[in-house]
Amino acid sequence: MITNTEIAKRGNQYPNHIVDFKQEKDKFFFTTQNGVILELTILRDSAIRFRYATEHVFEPDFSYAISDDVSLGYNQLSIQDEVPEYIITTSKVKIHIDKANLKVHITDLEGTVITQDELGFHWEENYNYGGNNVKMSKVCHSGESYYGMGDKASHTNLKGKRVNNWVTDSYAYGKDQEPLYKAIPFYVGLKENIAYGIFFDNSFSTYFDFANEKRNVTSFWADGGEMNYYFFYGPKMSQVVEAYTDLTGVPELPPLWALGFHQSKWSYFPEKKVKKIASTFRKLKIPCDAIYLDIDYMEGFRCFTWNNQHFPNPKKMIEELEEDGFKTITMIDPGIKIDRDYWVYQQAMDNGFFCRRADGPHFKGKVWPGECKFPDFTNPEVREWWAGLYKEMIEEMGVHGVWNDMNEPAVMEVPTKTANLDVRHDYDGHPCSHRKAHNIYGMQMVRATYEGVKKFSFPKRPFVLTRAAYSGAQRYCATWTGDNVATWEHLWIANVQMQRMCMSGYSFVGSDIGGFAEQPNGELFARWIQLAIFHPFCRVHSSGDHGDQEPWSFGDEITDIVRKYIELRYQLLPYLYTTFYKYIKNGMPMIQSLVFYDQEDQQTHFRTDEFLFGEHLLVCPVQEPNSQGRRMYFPKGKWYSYWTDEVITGGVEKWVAAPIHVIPLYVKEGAMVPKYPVQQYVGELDIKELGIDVYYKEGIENSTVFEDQQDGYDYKKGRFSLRRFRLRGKKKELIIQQFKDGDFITSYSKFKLTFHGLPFTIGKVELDNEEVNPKDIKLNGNNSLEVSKDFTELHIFGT
Ligand code: NBV
Repeated sequence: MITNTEIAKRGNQYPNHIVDFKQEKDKFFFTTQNGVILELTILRDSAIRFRYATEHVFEPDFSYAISDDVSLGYNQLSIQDEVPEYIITTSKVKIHIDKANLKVHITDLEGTVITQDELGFHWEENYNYGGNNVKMSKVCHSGESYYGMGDKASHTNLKGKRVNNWVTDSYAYGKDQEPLYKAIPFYVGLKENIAYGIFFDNSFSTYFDFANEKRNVTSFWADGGEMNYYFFYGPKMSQVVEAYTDLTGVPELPPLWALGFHQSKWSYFPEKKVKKIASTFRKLKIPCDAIYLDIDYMEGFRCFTWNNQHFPNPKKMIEELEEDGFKTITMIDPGIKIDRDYWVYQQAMDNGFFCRRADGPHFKGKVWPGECKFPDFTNPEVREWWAGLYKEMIEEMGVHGVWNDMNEPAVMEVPTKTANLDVRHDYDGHPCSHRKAHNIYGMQMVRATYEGVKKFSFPKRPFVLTRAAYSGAQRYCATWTGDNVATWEHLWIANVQMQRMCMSGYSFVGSDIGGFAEQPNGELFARWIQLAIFHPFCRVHSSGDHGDQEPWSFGDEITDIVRKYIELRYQLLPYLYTTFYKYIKNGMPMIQSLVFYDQEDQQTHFRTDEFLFGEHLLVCPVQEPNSQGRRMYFPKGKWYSYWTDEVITGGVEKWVAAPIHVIPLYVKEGAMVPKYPVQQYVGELDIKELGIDVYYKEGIENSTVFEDQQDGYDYKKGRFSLRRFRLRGKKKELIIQQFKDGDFITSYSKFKLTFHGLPFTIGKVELDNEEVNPKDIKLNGNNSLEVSKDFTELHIFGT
């Protein structure tokens, strides 16, 4: 028997030589003489799981992150028993396991090292809590870069940084501040043009050091649990992110209105104020789809209640707002007020649903309503009860969506800002302390919320928003980046956070436009809107303790700019929806950092500002006051200015003009960008014609348009419309072919094509191989034409 002091003195321990090996189908077990077992599972040829046990014992295999829909299966698998190592070969990689010390290195089939253990797996026994602090260190090669990791407010390339994943209420956080609201322990490494990914699926507090402490070492470790990580081989970044996203899941399609513009504030009340905001949008003709009620709609901050003084008839108000095209979103927090007369409290007490401390008493914490208790959302029974609480709110009151705030959980007036570490959790039948459950607590809350909102919104689709998240939370809800600040630096942070989240499998994300804390001036607000209309979730929100933050709060000039950009978002809705569809279909991030777009170009490895929005739009926000323009980098390809049609060939950094009403926005040549007419809200207009901006290219380019009923689940039964356009440009010809999938009949069969950069004068036009009269297609010189049928081929000849 060793004493605790001896344990503490032992420091790091390491596996020694392998004494046993066995294979069970897709699993390999390597056991060392000192009791370490490496369980290696081949999920796919390029996705491999590594788990390490000490003292010959694995923990029960359970994770909240992994999706039920993960695709498994490999093409090829063999193992060689050699001196001095075992070599496992799939059709994509070779995994070498050193017999002397269990160290691993992985190569591609050509033998190029992709990742290599430095010290490899090691651990330290945890004197205070039992179990181990588990650690992994890998060699960081020169020129290697690192991306991903969720919401970190740091340079997109994390080389040189150390980060911590411990979901935290981080009011008014700053650049490089750690930790923040999300725990997404996944990174993408890029080494000599080979991309790979590591997902450390451990819900304890985790740390990643990207060559910060030692120049040539990248390491990650956790305060408890198992060394349990997944390795994904690219070699392209898109393949890595797709594989991670496949493992941890994607959401269902949101209702289209959720992709519109949303307006929020802490708080809009009473009812009169809410209505006034809504009617001002309509009066000023600024499109908007949703309005948010923050905590003040409740009675004394009690969740699932209404303050009858401020909102005497919420059902009627919500109905009237809906008639005017507004969806109402309400906030729900995890803290339940300790109040013997409050039904939610009573139910939770009667059923034993609140979290308890180690010795039995309930865990209590102060939040908005005063002293609260917190449901244990890691208990499936509690989740079911919580989901049921939404019945009245959604089914009867007609609320359209819910945002879960403070679900880290945030606790006031305590230095840790959260629950005590000894708090107990069910963890779906694997009882544990808050050390293990903290990072997934908010995710399980929002999961229960999602189940409830979904059930009671049926046959419509749910909309749910969360602040806290762990890997996999993207399956349930959209998210925002918490309490940011109205500064230019935060505009920069918002831009990198969105790119990073998208790279981390979580695309449905946005920032509080204009900043939550403090007051933006009109210029900052306008620049933020220009950026945020290209973010998947687009909402203005502010703390409300300063001036107003509505689109019209900064004078007429700014109002006009803001309107123009929100209108652009509404025009681009079919493009945005298609981008969302591609995300859930293939795991393709909705926003791509330049390095993701072209990893071969080293210039992209350290770019932070430019990004691709969907497949074809290149955006570069202006992030400084008083700018008339900025320098931006153009990646490979040819890019049309959205504003002037000037064409720029990629591979250069250039100064581009960007006065206050302009954001640098470029379209990839060959793109066909679908557009709807401006609507004041989704569904206002029956779309009679699909606009398509056609950007000429000599060569071939494909574009897609996905549409359906904009809500409901019929799309899952094949009732969608997927148009695939293939553009082929020649010196004096342009051929556009259309291939259609799906049973949904769009409300239009007319297309208005607007041409950009046609290098010839249009002479003859053929539709499905028949020549047409220019009048019948309303040919307008070289600018546009209209086709009033669902064509399969449009052939344009130059004179
Ligand atoms: O509910 C009030 C706010 C909310 O407006 C904000 O969006 C959340 O991030 N909430 C935080 C609690 C208070 C923050 C100071």
